[in-house]
Amino acid sequence: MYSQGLIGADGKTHEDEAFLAAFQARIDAEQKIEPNDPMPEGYRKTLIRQMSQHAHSEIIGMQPEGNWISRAPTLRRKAALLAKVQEEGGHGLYLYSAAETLGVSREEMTDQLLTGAAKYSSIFNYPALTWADIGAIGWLVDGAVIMNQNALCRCSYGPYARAMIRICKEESFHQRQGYEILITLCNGTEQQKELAQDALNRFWWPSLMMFGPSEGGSVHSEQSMLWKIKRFSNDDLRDKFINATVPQAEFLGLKVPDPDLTWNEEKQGYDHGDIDWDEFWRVVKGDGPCNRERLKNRNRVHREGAWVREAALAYAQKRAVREEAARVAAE
Ligand code: BYC
Repeated sequence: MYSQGLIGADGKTHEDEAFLAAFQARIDAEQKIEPNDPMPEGYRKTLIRQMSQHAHSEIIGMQPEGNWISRAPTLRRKAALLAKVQEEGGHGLYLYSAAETLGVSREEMTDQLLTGAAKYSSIFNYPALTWADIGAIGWLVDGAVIMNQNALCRCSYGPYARAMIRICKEESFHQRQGYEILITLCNGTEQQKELAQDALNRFWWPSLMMFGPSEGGSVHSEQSMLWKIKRFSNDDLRDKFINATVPQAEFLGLKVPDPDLTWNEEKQGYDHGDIDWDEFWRVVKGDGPCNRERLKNRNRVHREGAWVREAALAYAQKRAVREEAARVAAE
């Protein structure tokens, strides 16, 4: 835990109109809010919710791809995938650390994930069935992630915004490695191209769902945009993603699985078909194709890693005793 004494976290802060107006004025003036700054309790809670969900997504997101490391078709592909999955783990760790600056502990967040109380991105509850899926995850999932997270680099909360800068650089590499897998497959045999098309068919709609519910269903957007935690609505980011991605599918010679996708000259963007929000909420609420498996795996590796945590703790305690002894001897 890196900070103490947060105003608002103690439940004693009087959030009167003058306090809230002064806070909003700082946000409107594009000043970054830092861990020990006064902040409304709602702002702090919103950030803890979003940042911990984000961290959990990175950690759970290692599973569908991690499963393919041993089956990557070449050494080069294996090295790139291994690096990518390790980086996702690293993103999770920066984000847990950034969330800790708001007064929540890593243990608390981990517990919420392991018990199924916390959300993580719906996309990671879909299986990676073929090698082409690894291409599609890089291209579409990381592509969606970049669209969402570039905006988060300008989030009003300093530690989150700064963590996102490095994360976005790494996500760009992830997106390229996925797209390059698909370029190779699409320039290969008929069967390889079919694998690529099948991956696009299965990952297109779940990728659009990653941006979250549309206007009516997005309960947090209005306040989060006022606080400049979010800079764009879920629908705006989804539209930007579609506009950027459709030409990339055309370049690959693949067909986006949406018969209603049409270019709208007036808005200079695509109109798309209806998203299946029933499916989205089913997956978010725990009933997607892999929800149970993902949580079961996460709990298992947490149990198996207990000895590492115990060893690290014992080492830290031993070092603290030694340092204290050296300090006393030096006095
Ligand atoms: N999945 O009011 P809304 C990665 C929930 S992974 C599940 O619009 P908000 C990677 C939402 O939480 C990076 N739940 O919410 C790793 C809320 O429920 P609660 C993932 C979703 O927060 C490995 C409710 O629906 N990225 O990088 O304003 C390999 C109402 O929604 C989803 C992030 O986490 C969903 N898709 O906006 C590859 C980015 N969508 O909390 C890649 C940070 C919505 O009230 N997060 N919900 O119970 C955000 O930008 C925002 O939290 C969201 C949602 C845009 C996702």
